[in-house]
Amino acid sequence: MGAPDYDRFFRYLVILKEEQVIFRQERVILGSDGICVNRKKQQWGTDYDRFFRYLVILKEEQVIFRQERVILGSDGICVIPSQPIPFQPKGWRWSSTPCPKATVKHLHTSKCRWKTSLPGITAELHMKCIFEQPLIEGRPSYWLGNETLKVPVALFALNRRRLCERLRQNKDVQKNSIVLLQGGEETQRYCTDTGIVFRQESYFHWTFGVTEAGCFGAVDVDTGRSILFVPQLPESYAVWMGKIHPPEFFKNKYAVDEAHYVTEISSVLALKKPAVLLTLRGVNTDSGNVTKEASFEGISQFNVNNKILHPEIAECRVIKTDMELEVLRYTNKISSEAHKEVMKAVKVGMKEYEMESLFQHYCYTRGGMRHTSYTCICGSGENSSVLHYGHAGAPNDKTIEDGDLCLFDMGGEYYCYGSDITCTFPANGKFTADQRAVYEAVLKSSRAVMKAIKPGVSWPDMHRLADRVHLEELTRIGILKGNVDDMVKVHLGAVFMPHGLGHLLGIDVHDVGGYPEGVERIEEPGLRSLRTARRLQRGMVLTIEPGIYFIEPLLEQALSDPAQACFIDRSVLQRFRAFGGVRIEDDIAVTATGMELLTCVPRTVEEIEAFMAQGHSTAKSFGCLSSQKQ
Ligand SMILES: [Mn+2]
Repeated sequence: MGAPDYDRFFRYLVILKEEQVIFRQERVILGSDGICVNRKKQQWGTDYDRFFRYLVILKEEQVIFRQERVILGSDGICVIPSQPIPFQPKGWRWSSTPCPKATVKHLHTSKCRWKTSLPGITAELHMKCIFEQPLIEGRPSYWLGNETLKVPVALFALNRRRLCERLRQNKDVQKNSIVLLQGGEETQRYCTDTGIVFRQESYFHWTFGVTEAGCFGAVDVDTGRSILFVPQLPESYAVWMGKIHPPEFFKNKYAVDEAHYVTEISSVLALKKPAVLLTLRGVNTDSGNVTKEASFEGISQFNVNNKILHPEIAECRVIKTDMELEVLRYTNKISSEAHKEVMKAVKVGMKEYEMESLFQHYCYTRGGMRHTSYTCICGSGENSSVLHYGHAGAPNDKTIEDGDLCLFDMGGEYYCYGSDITCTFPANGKFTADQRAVYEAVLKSSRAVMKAIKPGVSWPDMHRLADRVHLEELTRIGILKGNVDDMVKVHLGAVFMPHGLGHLLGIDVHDVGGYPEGVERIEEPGLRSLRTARRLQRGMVLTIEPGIYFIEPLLEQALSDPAQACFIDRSVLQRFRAFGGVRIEDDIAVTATGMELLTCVPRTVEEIEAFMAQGHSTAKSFGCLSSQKQ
């Protein structure tokens, strides 16, 4: 265990402090050098329920910080300078004894005053770290009420700070450079005036967190000062669309340093006399599409560079901050719950789209997720082998039949942060022997990959690992025969898993930064579909989504290729030709020593069958099962 990561800890406090605004009336108080939970029972009043639900949230968060310094103790949250502390989820009890499991000195309350015993950290430094963070108290944040997540504006301030720090280290960036980004624009359905629900452009969202359309944003690289430009709306807007806010409103709402109208960009920027405007031009390595570079009337009077920014900001997006991780944990939590709702509700005879609808309803009504991260894939029976099923030509419209496997790949999006989860399960709640065999083969590869993940590991190697497990298991099932090493040489794995093992995830479901300069796509079957070939780093968030599918054209191709056909037992394969496919997709964050699993759904055959059996009768919530714990 290295030196304590105080920086991370203090950033964590900032997040909690935002939360605390709601809970101030209750019992959670941020002290000058820590967080305290007021122990005075008489003050708890009637709101025990809410309070304990809050503790549960904190407790979940604590999983990540277990290796570090934050632990929920018996009398509040205690801070441990180093060394992992044994965590006892079940043994946690409210008592007057301070944190019984703490073997080292810790912060605790004493007549509502904090004592600190963090080595090397003076009370003064604490104050500095906590209170000199910008955008803490009284600043607005994104929140849709109820149980939805409160996202601090500090998230975007930190993103901008990281971007500036990175750009300042780039020797091609001149002094007095200004980043200029153009936000997304409202669009209509074809030639009509029917609006399409607006969703912010991803780079702009990452930098400013602005939900409105038609904006621009600038960041001074040297000073970090941020400027937002908002559209000057016509008077009719007030009649048809609602209140028109002045720039000052947006300055406050998004905690930027200045706000002006879009029409003033040219004059405002001219006053800053920038040496260069850094605009965003680059290719998305998944779609091949080019970003829309900022452009405004009068830009020709400025020196513009559109090359530097794209790789730098994409690289920033690859590594998630703790605040971003919080949002991704939330999107995963809600989407996992929604998947479980679907598993509880599914019945033979229903339409696939009913499941899509239920998922979306849960995500929106409970999670405030107006958008999903991508089009829902709700394949049943043979459709479960159609990798991107659910599009307009195959719109989740089949009736779910007895004996079908359901492969449901769906993820909700909150404040532009996504999730991407696939559950595969039998429509009738009971796996057949063949379904179980293929399912467990995929689960085995998923878990093998999860075990191997840590910083430094190559993602293509993880893909190869999953492929190898699949080939071994397909041999065990009897579909394949022969030497697995020889199968690998002829790329037999890609016949059954033609897609990549997984991809980066963040504001975009296929998040940017998969192939920066120097990382080349591997032109081999299966591997060429990988959306990244990078080595893993702490703070990356990825999907792990191995699958085994029986896809007719690929099987035909393999059977007609002697180099591959010799490994295939045709008679056994015959049994699986209308089987469909299995995919198991989880979202993970790479940690210093391994990974954190963000997704929480039933995964083993036993868990799924038990959950579906109880699901139809009760609406009991589903806790994290042991198989999901790392
Ligand atoms: Mn995915």
